[in-house]
Amino acid sequence: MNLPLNNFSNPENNVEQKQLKTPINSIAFIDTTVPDYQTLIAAINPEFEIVLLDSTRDGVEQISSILANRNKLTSVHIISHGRDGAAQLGTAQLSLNNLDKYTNQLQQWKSALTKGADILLYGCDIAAGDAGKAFVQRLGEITQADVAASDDLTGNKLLGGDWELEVQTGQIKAPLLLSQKAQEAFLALLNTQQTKLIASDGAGNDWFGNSVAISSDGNTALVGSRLDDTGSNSNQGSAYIFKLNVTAILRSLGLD
Ligand SMILES: [Ca+2]
Ligand SMILES: [Ca+2]
Repeated sequence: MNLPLNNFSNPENNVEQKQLKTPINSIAFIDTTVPDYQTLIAAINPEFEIVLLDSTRDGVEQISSILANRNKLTSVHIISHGRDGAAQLGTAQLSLNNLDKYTNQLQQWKSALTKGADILLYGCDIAAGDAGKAFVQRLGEITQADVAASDDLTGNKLLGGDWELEVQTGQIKAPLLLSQKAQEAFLALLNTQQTKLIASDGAGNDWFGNSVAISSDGNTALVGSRLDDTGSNSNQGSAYIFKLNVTAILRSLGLD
């Protein structure tokens, strides 16, 4: 006898129901200047709410206004660029130097969080050095949350990064943002410098890089060299096209 397929026996068909029943306790803010952030969104654990940060506005304000309408969150994940002791959130660079300016807003995050909630900062080097550790400590004091951040490159291990947040205050019990497979799929680093472009035939006073344009997918760059010489034409000017070449990056690291 052939039994009809029972939809409820298939977990795939039950996803929507489960999402409706399970309250969302974790939220991920992604700064849209992060390269290939669409891949990241697709890879994030489905139990997270995802909010994109507009790169043309103050990111601390954006996070604050979203959190003003949330409660009982157990973890807040912030994926952005970073550098020693600072996180780039939209147009705001949150650092030890300006935490005081944002204290009022940051203190209000508390109302969205449960006791012992975690704030996780994924940007490269945010927790690096004394400034980074002091920044993590102070952010924890202001928000009354446990804070974790990375003291090195965050991103694909083939590019020299990892997804560990080495510096932590309190107990971090947040769910994993990305599965192991997703960590490997995201081929970028959350640092500010990906690579340095140099003209192969550059010369003094060429003004290479005087003008730059990037394609909307971030994979192609057009770099102007305003006073480049061509043959006997002094200062004729030229433009170079660079394509992102992941294979070449891996080869340069001896990993292809
Ligand atoms: Ca905690
Ligand atoms: Ca790390």
